[in-house]
Amino acid sequence: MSQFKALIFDVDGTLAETEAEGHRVAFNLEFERTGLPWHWDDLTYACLLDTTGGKERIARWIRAMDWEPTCDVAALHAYKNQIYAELVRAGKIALRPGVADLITRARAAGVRLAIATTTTPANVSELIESTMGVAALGWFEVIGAGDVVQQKKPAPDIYEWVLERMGLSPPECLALEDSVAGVSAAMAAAIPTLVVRSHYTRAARMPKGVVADIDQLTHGVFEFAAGQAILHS
Ligand code: XBP
Ligand code: MG
Repeated sequence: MSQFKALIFDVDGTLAETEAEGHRVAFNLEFERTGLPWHWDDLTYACLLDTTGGKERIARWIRAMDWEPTCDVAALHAYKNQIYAELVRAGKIALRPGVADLITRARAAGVRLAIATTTTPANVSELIESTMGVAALGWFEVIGAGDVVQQKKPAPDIYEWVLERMGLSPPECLALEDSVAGVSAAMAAAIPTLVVRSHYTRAARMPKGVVADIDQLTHGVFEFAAGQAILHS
């Protein structure tokens, strides 16, 4: 049994299947809109996901294709995120099973909540507001996202950034992550980590030493006491 004062959530793949249902769809719509002859099918996207960050992912693709880098990666990425926001606002992406209940119970017990993600900050706000309501952004006392740190996951930077702002030490927190890069980032920051596998990471070889490795955050994973999330693993 382990106890934690704070839960730090990854976003993409962990709170919702945003990679499969949102980002990949938005990248492809943007490629079509711009007239680029690219399409990231499910398998291609699964391989590309080990490059975290949408801008970095596009740049890697351009390098891998040995393509003349004539397109403006930043502009492409910005439009892709507009399309992503439209998908989210249209209600195309739901929270994963158990997430809403877990957050509700954690809040009721006074467990502190934060976010550590690679995605662009606006994507986090869009997802949280559309799935949990406008007030829900305030439930997360620190939101670490995107380019606020120099190195994205699997570097520990975003987790260290969040820890510093929460004034907590790593063992007081539990990171919830779905991907190898995310788990590596949290563990490199010495934070105990729970794996919640997602569409693209069902069969991924995760780093050794995670607290637990599950497929869904459905009821029964956590118990809560005053200010503590208790995990039976
Ligand atoms: C998320 C990412 C992001 C998203 C797309 O990783 O790597 O790049 O795929 O969002 P994690 P952006 O779940 O580990 O945080 O296009 O805004 O980068
Ligand atoms: Mg993730």
